[in-house]
Amino acid sequence: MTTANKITIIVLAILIAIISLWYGQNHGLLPAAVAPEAEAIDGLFDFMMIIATGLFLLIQGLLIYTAIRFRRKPSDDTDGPPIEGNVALEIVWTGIPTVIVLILSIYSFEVYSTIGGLNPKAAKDEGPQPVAEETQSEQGLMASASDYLALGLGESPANQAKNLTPLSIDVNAIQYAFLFTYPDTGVVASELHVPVGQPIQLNISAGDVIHAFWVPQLRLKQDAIPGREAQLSFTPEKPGTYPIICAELCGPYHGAMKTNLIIESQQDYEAWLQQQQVAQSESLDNAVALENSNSLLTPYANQLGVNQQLLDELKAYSQ
Ligand SMILES: [Cu+2]
Repeated sequence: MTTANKITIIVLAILIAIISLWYGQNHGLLPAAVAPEAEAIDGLFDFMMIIATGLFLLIQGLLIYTAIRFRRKPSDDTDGPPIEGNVALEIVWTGIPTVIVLILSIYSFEVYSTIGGLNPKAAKDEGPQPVAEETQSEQGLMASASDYLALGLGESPANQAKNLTPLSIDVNAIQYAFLFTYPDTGVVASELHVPVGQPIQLNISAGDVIHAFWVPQLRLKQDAIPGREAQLSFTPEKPGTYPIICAELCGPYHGAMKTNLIIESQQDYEAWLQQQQVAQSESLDNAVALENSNSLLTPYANQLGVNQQLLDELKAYSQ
């Protein structure tokens, strides 16, 4: 190999490296990432994109170069030289992919563990508890099996270390909607509201067929399977409204099974929650909440001229 050729190869290698590093981090293929978990996943995606871009340029470049450089000359009808086997080359092209796959495995396992993939809890067994001693070992086996079968993502080790209590929200997927229940308040909503910075734990279940809970901006997707509870944990970081999409063909109206994730300030979240509680309360007094100084709607009720006397009259009228 001449010095000129060596220099050309080195320059090309540097060029491919620069292009790969740049494109891998500027591909613009993904929507905004709105949680640290999403950023961790993007780090892995970008890393794979850098490697893929490098390989693409190398392989396509070689292909195009060889097709042009070694094409048949017009007056040449002879065959090419009979080249057979090259141990060094074969070791290189087996070794490089092996190393890449190993690095990617370790990196993706690391990301999976960072976002809580090793921590999902299996749904609690609410069936009758056997008491006989001889069934204990069997029970132990069943417990470990149900731990093993836990689906989704649990609390992230970082949040666990900070001792942050996640806000638990039940997600029930049915044909063709997601229902969100806030167990602390009993509020049931068709949209998922979460306060910014608060670790969230979703307990996902399905009421009829298999659905899938997907939020592209969280980079999270989890099947909702009848009879099995799955979890997803994340910490919303960027306020805004993002789509929640059913990602499993679940029937003729599957395409319409969409709603929103609303990440908002703690204040807005509390106001929303209170509004839902008022709207869902059955008593007229609570619904208008004239006395409750904490109520959000009190000023509006006053503005409309709604007072206790009017309420009493309405109540008497409706009885
Ligand atoms: Cu669905």
